Amino acid sequence: MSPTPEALAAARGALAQQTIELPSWAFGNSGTRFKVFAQQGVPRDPFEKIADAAQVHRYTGVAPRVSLHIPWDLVDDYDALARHAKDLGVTIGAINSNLFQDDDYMLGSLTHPDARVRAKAVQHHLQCIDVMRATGSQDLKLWLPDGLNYPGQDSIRARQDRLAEGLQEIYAALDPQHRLILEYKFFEPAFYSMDIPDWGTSLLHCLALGDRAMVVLDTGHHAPGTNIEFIVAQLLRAGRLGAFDFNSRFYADDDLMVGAADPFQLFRIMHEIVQAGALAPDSGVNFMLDQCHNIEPKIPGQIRSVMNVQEATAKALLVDRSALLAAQTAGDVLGANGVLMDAYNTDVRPLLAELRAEQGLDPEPLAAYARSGYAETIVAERVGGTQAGWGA
Ligand code: AOS
Ligand code: ZN
Ligand code: ZN
Repeated sequence: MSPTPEALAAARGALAQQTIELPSWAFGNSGTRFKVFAQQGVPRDPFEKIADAAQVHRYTGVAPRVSLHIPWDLVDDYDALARHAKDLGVTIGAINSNLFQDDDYMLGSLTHPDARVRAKAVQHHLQCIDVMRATGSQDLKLWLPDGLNYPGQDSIRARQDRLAEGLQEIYAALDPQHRLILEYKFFEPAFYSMDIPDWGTSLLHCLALGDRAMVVLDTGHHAPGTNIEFIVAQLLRAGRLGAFDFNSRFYADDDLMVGAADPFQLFRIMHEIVQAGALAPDSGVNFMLDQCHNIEPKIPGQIRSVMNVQEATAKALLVDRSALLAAQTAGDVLGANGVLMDAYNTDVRPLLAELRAEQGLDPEPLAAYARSGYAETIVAERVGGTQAGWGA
């Protein structure tokens, strides 16, 4: 069954409101622990990363914010960086702290047995909060690499207490308009026990902190087979889904382009979002990408990713909600599943092309970017681009 003109118009209206935040680190060189393949024309500093992110916004129209990572994106003057972003039509999004690249953090950061190291980790977040003040960022994003490799290595329970204490100190330092958003990950770099391995642990810490502490769901951070849309529904129900780190995983934390491995899963996630009315920018859910483009060109990789999120969203918006409710209420198992699959199987590319045309954009963002000559210009102008994580 194809969607009615009214359903298509309503979907276009909702899609016009959607925004997706880009990670500054997607534009730098990246790789695996085996090899970083340097690409030509990659940014040499945070200003150039923002310029590249602005290209993604220019051709998609839905990516107006860039997350920064501190200290990867360290600059002398954050006011100047924010002004530069504004001049290019984007703003600074979440500020990501870094608790994983300092020798002091070998045994943990906020959970470390030594109070000196814990204080250093808290102090780093105060620096990040200053960056938020200078850039107008609203979200302080924490991902902890903390955990244990061996049973008995440290007290699981004491580490939770230390974590709660450190988070309290950081939360107390935020301004009233700021949020603390807390990511979880089931393994890596620790293999026996991560200190925030799952959404439940993140949620418990958020609940203890206060209303402005929210969970970040990175789609690559679960065991295979995990029903992620269930977690989405549960966190939305609790009013604590603060953000997504979208990416795609085949095996572990692959950080590949969102929707690459399982576009159906992305659709199911977006279906929960749409059903809960959580798509609009003021819903409190920040739709961010957390990806690295190791072998594909980076700006087109980000454009493709944004388009993948848009396509999944469009399909979710086309679910015939009254037909679904009727089938569910009647206990019509096949009918209900059929309503969902009808939406998933709709080709939404023409709908998105229309939306772009309405917004004065080229209907084909990748082709428009390729024609623009930007890629050739940065290759000619930028020599010695930096690695995503260790250069800037
Ligand atoms: C790490 O696995 C997490 O996904 C974090 O979000 C991390 O800060 C991000 O990937 C940048 O390295
Ligand atoms: Zn992440
Ligand atoms: Zn990750």
